[in-house]
Amino acid sequence: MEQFIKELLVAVEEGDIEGAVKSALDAVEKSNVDPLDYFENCLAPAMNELGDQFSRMEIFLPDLMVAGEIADAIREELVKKLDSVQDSNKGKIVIGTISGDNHDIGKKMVATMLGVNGYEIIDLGTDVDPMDFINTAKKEKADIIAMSSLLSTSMPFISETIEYLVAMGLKDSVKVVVGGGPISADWAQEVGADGYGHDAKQAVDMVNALLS
Ligand code: B12
Repeated sequence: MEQFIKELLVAVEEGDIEGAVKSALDAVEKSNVDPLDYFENCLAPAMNELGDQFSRMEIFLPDLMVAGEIADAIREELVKKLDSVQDSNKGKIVIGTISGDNHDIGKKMVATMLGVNGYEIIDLGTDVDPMDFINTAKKEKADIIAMSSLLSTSMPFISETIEYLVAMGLKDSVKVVVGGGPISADWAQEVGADGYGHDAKQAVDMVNALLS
């Protein structure tokens, strides 16, 4: 996997979207890397490395934007290689990135994995207001609200959403699951979320367990 991480980082540095997608497809088609394995053990660590470089001011915002475009292009191609389960009626999930936060690479990966694992997904996108999550879940009779946060400044809006659900008497009718870089399992429990997932695979296992 080291080689693919290296190729991905070089492609980001050169802004080479095509090269990055080709490298990812080679990993899956020629080296038999499972697409999920590629997401979790190549794409995610490469993004973490870029985040660290950004913190050290070795790269800047435009570089992260290129990284975002590349990650999205790879996700779109690799999704086509994932096996879907036949049963596509396991439950309805309203997902989005919470208020003030535009990060969506990980959220889309989670949505994609839940989708191919048989859940109906309503993706509200990014910068989603707490009441939009709640109103959509109510209208669609969703089983789960799934919220993503990558910024410590956007996390409080997740707890706000849960507080609103409690105040509106809806907390027992919809489960809340959360994830994203700054969130921990302890924090999730503290604010009253029903589930936390560290990555897309854990997200699927956790949702399966919650709804079984
Ligand atoms: C790419 C990126 C961007 C891109 C985003 C493009 C996009 N379309 O998403 C752009 C350039 C837009 C960007 C902007 C900013 N960013 Co930025 N960004 C990143 C970077 C490098 C990668 C994020 C990523 O995609 N990771 C890969 C995916 C696969 O991982 P993931 O998102 O964590 O998701 C996985 C899990 O967390 C989990 N998961 C995620 N969501 C959910 C939801 C549920 C329900 C569950 C169960 C699980 C789950 O499963 C996913 C799959 O495994 C991170 C660094 C990092 N270490 O994360 C910084 C980072 C998140 N950004 C950061 C910052 C500061 C910013 C800016 C404020 C910079 C600025 N000065 O403007 C802006 C904020 C803009 C905004 N309002 O949102 C900081 C945040 C620090 C903090 N803790 O608050 C980080 C950590 C970089 C750093 N080290 O400083 N960024």
